Order: sequence, then structure tokens, then C-alpha cells
Amino acid sequence: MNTLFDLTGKTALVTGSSRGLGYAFAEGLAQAGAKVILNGLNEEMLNAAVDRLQKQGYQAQGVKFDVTDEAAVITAFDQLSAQGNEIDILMNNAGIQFRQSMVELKLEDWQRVLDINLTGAFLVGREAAKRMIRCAKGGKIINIGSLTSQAARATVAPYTAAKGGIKMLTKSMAAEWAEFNIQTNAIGPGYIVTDMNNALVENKEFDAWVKSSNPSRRWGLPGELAGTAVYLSSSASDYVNGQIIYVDGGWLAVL
Ligand code: NAP
Ligand code: GCO
Repeated sequence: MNTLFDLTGKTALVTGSSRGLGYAFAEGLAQAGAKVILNGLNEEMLNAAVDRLQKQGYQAQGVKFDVTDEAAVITAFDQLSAQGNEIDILMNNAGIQFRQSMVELKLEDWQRVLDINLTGAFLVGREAAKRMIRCAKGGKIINIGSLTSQAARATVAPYTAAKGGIKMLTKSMAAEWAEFNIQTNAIGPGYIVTDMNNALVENKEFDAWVKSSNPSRRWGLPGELAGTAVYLSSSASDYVNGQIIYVDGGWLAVL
């Protein structure tokens, strides 16, 4: 049983892992034995994140690219491959939030959220799958959804549309790539304390709503999602495909 969750010898790319959930995912996969490739846009934050993991003795390196930039995604995978880093595990985690009522929402803001949160997962997932298929070693792809993959909240329409798309893109990836021994699943985090939600945590009414709306009566912490990431990255989930696992304190389970 203890080898079932062992990621020794695996190389994992986690997009958007300079901070927040992505960093927690990368740390968890590293603790399970994987070599982790971190990613982000802010080079200083990315290097600091890599440094923190290396100081803990983990195999970690950074690759800066914008998940919406098709050419940059391809170049990043080519560079990683040239270094001998074929990706066994991909976590499509990079994402942004934009909160505004739809009637006031500008098309450019709608598009930016969809580009990063949904199209970015397609672009990076496609590149990873192409190479996993070519290497014929199989692989694991984990997309990061949200409670909004299942239920909507007012003022976050582009984010909700993108995360609903992530759930269905996950099923599409499973439909097309399972035969190549690639398992594609998603994680749907509840309300977690990260930079994305700082304003919400500090808002007394919103904080009270989060605590009253989920039976665990609290926000989640990034490290509480790492175990699910390790499970979906490991042999323990070799017959799991197209699923979304909500790590939400029970939020979606109750009325
Ligand atoms: P966060 O703290 O704001 O971190 C976002 C990360 O994404 C950063 O590392 C950022 O890089 C990176 N990023 C943003 N745009 C990018 C791009 N175009 N290309 C590459 N990297 C990019 O967010 P978070 O809370 O950790 O969220 C991470 C993921 O979990 C997102 O997909 C989010 O939708 C999802 N999620 C979060 C929660 C929650 O409660 N926090 C719940 C459900 C789902 P830089 O640091 O360089 O800007
Ligand atoms: C918001 C939050 C949510 C959470 C998460 C919940 O504005 O409601 O940012 O979107 O981050 O996605 O699962």
C-alpha cells in the first residue's frame, strides 16, 4: 500500500505554483517523491518558491510561461524535454478571479478570465498529452475546478463559466486520452485562504457566509488539498478517469 502513493521517479508540472494552491500542490507532490516543475508569471516569486522547496531538499525547478501563450507553452515543453524532463503529471492550476456584475462586465475582462482559466488548461493539457502519448508511458492530468464547476455565485460569471468548462474539459480529456493510459481528473476546492480570496476573508459578511454555508464551518487551507493531488497523481487512481473531487468541507453535500 505504501508504494501506491509513491511518486518517486515522476516529473510533475504545476502551472501557477509560485504561490497559493499551486505551491501547496507542488510541495505535496514533492513530499511524495516527485521532481516538481513550478510555473508562474512573476519571476521573483517563482524563483523564491523554487528556492523554498530546494531548501527542504526536494527536486524543484521553475519555468516561466503564460498559459495563454501557445508558442510559449510549446517552447517550455521543448526546453523541459531537452533537459530530460518529460512530464508524467500535469496540474492545470493557473487561474485568476474577476468579480463584477455581468451587466457591467467588459468583454476584455470576460475573455481574459476564460483565456487563463479554461483555454490555458487546454493549451498546456494538449501539449502534455501529445508528449505522454508519444512517449507511450501514460500520465496523469489534474485540472483545478471549483465549487463554481457545480454551482454559481453572482458577480463571478466568467470564472464560473470557465470552471464549469474545466469540469467538462476534464471529461473530454478522459474520453480522448484514457486509451493511452492517461488519467484525467479534476479537483474542486471549496473556499480556501489564498491571495485570490484575501478580500473575501477580510470581509466580515462574506467570511460569515462561508462559515455558515459549509458544515465544516471554516475556510480551507491550501495544504488540505495536497493529499487529493497526490492521490490523483499516483497509481492509486489508475482506474479513475473524468471525475471531479470536491475538497470543500462538505459544502456541496448539504442544502
Ligand atoms: P492565487 O493565489 O491568485 O495564485 C494564482 C497563481 O496562478 C499564481 O501562481 C499566478 O502566478 C498564476 N497565474 C495567473 N495567471 C497565470 C498565467 N496566465 N500563466 C501562468 N500562471 C498564471 O490563486 P489560488 O487561490 O492559489 O488559485 C489557484 C487555482 O485554484 C485557480 O485555478 C483557482 O481558480 C483555483 N481555486 C481556488 C480556490 C480558492 O479558494 N483559493 C477555490 C477553488 C479553485 P503569479 O504569481 O506569477 O501571478
Ligand atoms: C469567489 C471566490 C471563489 C473561490 C472558489 C470557490 O469570489 O467566490 O474566489 O470563486 O475562489 O472558486 O470554489
